[in-house]
Amino acid sequence: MASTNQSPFYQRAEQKFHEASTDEERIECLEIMMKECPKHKSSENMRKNLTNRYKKLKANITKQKQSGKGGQIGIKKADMQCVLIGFPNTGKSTIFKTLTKLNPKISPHQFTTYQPQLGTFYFEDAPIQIIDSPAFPNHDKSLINSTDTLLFVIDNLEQIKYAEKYFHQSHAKVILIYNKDNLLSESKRRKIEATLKSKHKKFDYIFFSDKPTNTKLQELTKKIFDTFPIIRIYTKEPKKTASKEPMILKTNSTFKNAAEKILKGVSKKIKQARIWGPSSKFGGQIIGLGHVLKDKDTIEFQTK
Ligand SMILES: Nc1nc2c(ncn2[C@@H]2O[C@H](COP(=O)(O)OP(=O)(O)OP(=O)(O)O)[C@@H](O)[C@H]2O)c(=O)[nH]1
Ligand SMILES: [Mg+2]
Repeated sequence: MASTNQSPFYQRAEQKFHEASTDEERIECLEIMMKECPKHKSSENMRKNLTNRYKKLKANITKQKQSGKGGQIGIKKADMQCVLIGFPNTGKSTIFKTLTKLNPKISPHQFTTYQPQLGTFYFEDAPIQIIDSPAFPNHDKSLINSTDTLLFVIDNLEQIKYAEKYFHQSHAKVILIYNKDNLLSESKRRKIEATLKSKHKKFDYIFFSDKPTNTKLQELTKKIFDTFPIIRIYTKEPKKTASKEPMILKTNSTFKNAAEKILKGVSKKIKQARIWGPSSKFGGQIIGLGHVLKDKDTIEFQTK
């Protein structure tokens, strides 16, 4: 399929399509390609071709589901990822359900979760990947060692000292979630808080339950979001509105980094780039490749 003269967004999706390892990812890419594909007569064949591929993939997925294959997919790490860890029954899957609105198995029995479950939730407009991991000692070690942030769920202070051996090798940031706080009296809660502040100072903590208020939920998602050293960058094409979902880049990334993330090699072909937002002196300022971006900037560029 010829992709010359396609928008950088189309090209990026096409590149991702070829790198994809699952049909679900391929479908996501095709959706972007179909949206970005020009609507004029000369690209009619191309649009047909895309629609056919799309239909085939959808049919494939339905078949896989019916035959029971392809259930648990390999986890591809997203830009922001966190993993729920803790002893059995502490309420990890319940938190996973609250955040993702998915329906994991929840029960008063131990080790209900026996394999990692993948989900996504949003902080404002930025997607964060979350994984519900089987309880200690059946946790997924490589996941704990490779993730950005651990959500360490406890319902008893004693669990802290027994659990640390399971994740002390990880370089991830840790948020301690004291769960089931609806079972605590006000004085017990105050006592626990005092212990957390004196004996376990290194952990950022939050009290939580299966019926959090909106404020509480917001507090948790913000805490998680703040552990990631990233910025959100919106992209736009000339005369169009900016993308709704931001691109995620490391803090202190340059305009060149952003362009290269959209499409490898594209930074060599930039004719002109403009910026709006916190790092601009004024809206629409013309910038060079070395311009350092800030959270919530919007970039626009034209290629040669
Ligand atoms: N009272 C109370 N019960 C809760 C709360 N959160 C979870 N539970 C209950 O605790 C039990 C265990 O919850 P799960 O979410 O399955 O716990 P888990 O940590 O995923 O358990 P495993 O998968 O076995 O490791 C269930 O019966 C839940 O209904 C809470 O905030 N308060
Ligand atoms: Mg569970």
